[in-house]
Amino acid sequence: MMRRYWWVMIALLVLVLSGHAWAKTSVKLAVVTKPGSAQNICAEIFKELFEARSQGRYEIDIYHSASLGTENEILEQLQMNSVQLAIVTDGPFDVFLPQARVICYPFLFADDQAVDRVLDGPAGKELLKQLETVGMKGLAFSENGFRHITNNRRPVNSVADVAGLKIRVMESIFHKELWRLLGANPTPMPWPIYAELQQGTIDGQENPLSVIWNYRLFEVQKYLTLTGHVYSAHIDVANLKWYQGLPPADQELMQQCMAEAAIRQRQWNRTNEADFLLKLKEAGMAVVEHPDLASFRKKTSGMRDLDLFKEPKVRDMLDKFMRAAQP
Ligand code: EAX
Repeated sequence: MMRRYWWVMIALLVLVLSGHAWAKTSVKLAVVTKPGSAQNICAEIFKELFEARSQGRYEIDIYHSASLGTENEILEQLQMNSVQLAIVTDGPFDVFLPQARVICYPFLFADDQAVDRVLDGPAGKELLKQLETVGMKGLAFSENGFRHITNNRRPVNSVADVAGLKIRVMESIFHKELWRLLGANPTPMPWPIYAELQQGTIDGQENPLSVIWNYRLFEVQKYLTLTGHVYSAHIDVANLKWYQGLPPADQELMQQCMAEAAIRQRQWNRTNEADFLLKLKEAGMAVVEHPDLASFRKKTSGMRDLDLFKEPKVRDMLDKFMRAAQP
């Protein structure tokens, strides 16, 4: 009798000690892009850091390559908590939170230092905080990078060359308006867009160099112009209620790991940019490196007075970003 009792005790002890293994929390992290892309780099670094530092109590499952749908659909799923974490390009956020569009304000950031100063400073932090009003916890900003235009019709030397081009834009109110101002014929479409470029449904698109390289857009686009017309962040988010339900120490850890992943990913992007450009040239793209940017600035200079920046909370955030971006 006694002997049997001890066996039961030992069995229970083993179960308790191994408890962390079977109580592992699975977390879905969604990105629209494929392995090797900017969003995925951040997702993978985060997964590695967070799984290691939480001592195996969590498993981060990365859903990539549009397996959960478009970026807008990913954000809807995040709000419903059918995914818990997402790394999504800033563009589509403005459908959910209009003040998110200020990140993409044309020619806002002079360089990477200005980006870091604004996004990691009080203005960026306030924007992350405001995501809570739409059920999202803003953890960090990783980056897509400065966006440049490509097309198949003609070299773009000044804004006049953009006139009438059918340009794919992100599914964002702001980006459609921007390209309308620049004189193009903007067509919102979810990512990816290789087939549409190949078939000629659209003449061109705009994205950072890493994207043009990783998605082999050089195969279906002849001309690249280094416009850097907007900076594009990713906003790295969690479902707010789910996040708040985690033990406080784990919330803190998640925040830290995502911030660290974002910093390392920005570094990755910046270190590789020159190389992406070189590869795109070698692949045969005709590159305009020094376009007439003044002509682009002129067309977009009055953008802050448009309706999409009129709402007080949007205007206020834009002012904060503009002030913080000053050298
Ligand atoms: O990162 O839709 C877009 O143009 C994004 O930049 C895309 O997710 C690639």
